[in-house]
Amino acid sequence: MAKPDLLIPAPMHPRVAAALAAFATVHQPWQADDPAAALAAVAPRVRGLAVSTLAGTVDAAMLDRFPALEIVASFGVGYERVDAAAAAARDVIVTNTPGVLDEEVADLTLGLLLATLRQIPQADHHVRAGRWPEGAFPLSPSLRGRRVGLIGMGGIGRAIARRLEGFAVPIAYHSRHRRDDLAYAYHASPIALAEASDVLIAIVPGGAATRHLIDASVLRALGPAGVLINVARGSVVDEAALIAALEAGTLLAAGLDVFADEPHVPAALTAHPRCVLLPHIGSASEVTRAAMADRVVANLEAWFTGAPVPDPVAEAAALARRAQA
Ligand code: 8YV
Repeated sequence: MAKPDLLIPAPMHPRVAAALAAFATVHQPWQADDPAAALAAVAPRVRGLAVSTLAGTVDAAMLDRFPALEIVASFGVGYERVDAAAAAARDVIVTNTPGVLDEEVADLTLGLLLATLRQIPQADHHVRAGRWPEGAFPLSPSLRGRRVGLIGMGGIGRAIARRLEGFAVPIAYHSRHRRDDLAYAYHASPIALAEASDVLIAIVPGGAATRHLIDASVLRALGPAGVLINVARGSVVDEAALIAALEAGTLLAAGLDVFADEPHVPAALTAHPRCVLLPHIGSASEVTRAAMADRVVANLEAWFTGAPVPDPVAEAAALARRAQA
């Protein structure tokens, strides 16, 4: 059988193209002298896309450029930039890479939490700038005595909560549904959770349903001693309200791995002494990104060999079942 033509429309982990080449013809038009022409030439034959969560959208118009398309394999667990409903309407299956990054993102979240509270980057800067001989680093806030609330309780949320158990702090959460298998306190709204928390950790999917879930009223409920950690998506937090709260002192500190307009970070945040800012590195270790790349390949390979696709997203579940029937 002829090898399927697969398209990687923007740069992604090199492991993906290398492994796909074993069973497919891989096109990477961004490497060509004239990327637009290279893309146009191959578009009618493309049966699968491998896309990076953060490198552009796959909307209805994009899907329509590929009349032979069968599958979109998205690199990452969040796939809000892929219009999975529009894909399903065109009989195109969408997959993501859940599970393989949960523990890594949870590790990073605990690191960011401790860095924000104990001001680890600021203390490092104090030493490097030669300021230690001038005087001791100021005393920092602490995780001790704080109640931690998680907004979101999927795979990564659970991995964060498991780690927090070892830190001997009360844990509560808000998600769309109460999880009967979890003993943590459940709150029916973000505001109720914020009122009952001293630290709020955002770990919900992005997209329209969670846009500005953490707004000015939630930040107010968190209070002037409150700390916000966002490892979800920048869109989940009203960034202007966050900046206003930090500047007014109605919120103590923030640890942010994600931003509204990545890779651009507002100067009000980079200038703020009680923010710890990371360039969206939740899953960005060598080992975990390799595992995510392998997952992208596994989904495409399964599809084109007629095996069950391991990671269809919710919108694609019916299509995946039908393909196996
Ligand atoms: C990556 C992520 O930054 O999985 C996600 O949803 O946000 C991250 O793991 C992203 O996948 C890079 O494409």
